[in-house]
Amino acid sequence: MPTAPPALSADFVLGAASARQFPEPLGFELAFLGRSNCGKSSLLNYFLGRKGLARVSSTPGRTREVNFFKVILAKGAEPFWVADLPGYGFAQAPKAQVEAWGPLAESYLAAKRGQKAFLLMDARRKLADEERLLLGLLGDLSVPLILVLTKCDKLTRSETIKRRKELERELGGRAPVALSSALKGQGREGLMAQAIPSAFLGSMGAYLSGK
Ligand SMILES: Nc1nc2c(ncn2[C@@H]2O[C@H](COP(=O)(O)OP(=O)(O)OP(=O)(O)O)[C@@H](O)[C@H]2O)c(=O)[nH]1
Ligand SMILES: [Mg+2]
Repeated sequence: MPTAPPALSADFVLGAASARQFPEPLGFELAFLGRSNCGKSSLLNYFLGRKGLARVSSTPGRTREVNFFKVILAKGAEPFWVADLPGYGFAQAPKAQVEAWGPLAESYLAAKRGQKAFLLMDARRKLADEERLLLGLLGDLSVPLILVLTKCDKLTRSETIKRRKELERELGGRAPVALSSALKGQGREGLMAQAIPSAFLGSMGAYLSGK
């Protein structure tokens, strides 16, 4: 499969600390969720082919916000939002920040914005309470999701396949499990084809089908 070109445009628009600040929905929205340090910013940048884009979200003061990026993937594609949610489970974070995470994430996921979620997890970790909680919440709110294993370069090919099988069994068909490595450049095209509706792919659809 040929390597897909970078997104035609991808711009940071705003960081929202509460639901009142969420921008007008665009019909489709891709939400990046996951534990702090699981590789959200790296995957987001790799996914959009934009090095350094998600660094905007890691500047101090923005970490508690939902960061919205407006994306046009390719010619002929409709714009959509990519939302980068704050990471959870950070041991060093101030208590107030930890307590703010739940309500903000929940109000974001409950807002009917046409979201699809990438729930990211380091391929070397097991499902923890936080992921189970999120899986329950996404299910209750009928937000479709893909569980994306990150940093697959840290495991051998057969180990990642084994991890995927174990997780699929554990999830009992509640979500597909995808493999990725931002470092090695693995998983982008598959995730795009799986997650993005065709109106938002535009001419990117042609690359994905190998034309
Ligand atoms: N080996 C490997 N390391 C990765 C990969 N993706 C990210 N990392 C590393 O993991 C660390 C965290 O990556 P980030 O992308 O900043 O993770 P994050 O989830 O955005 O972290 P927070 O913003 O703190 O929530 C960095 O040291 C990255 O270099 C990957 O695919 N492979
Ligand atoms: Mg980050």
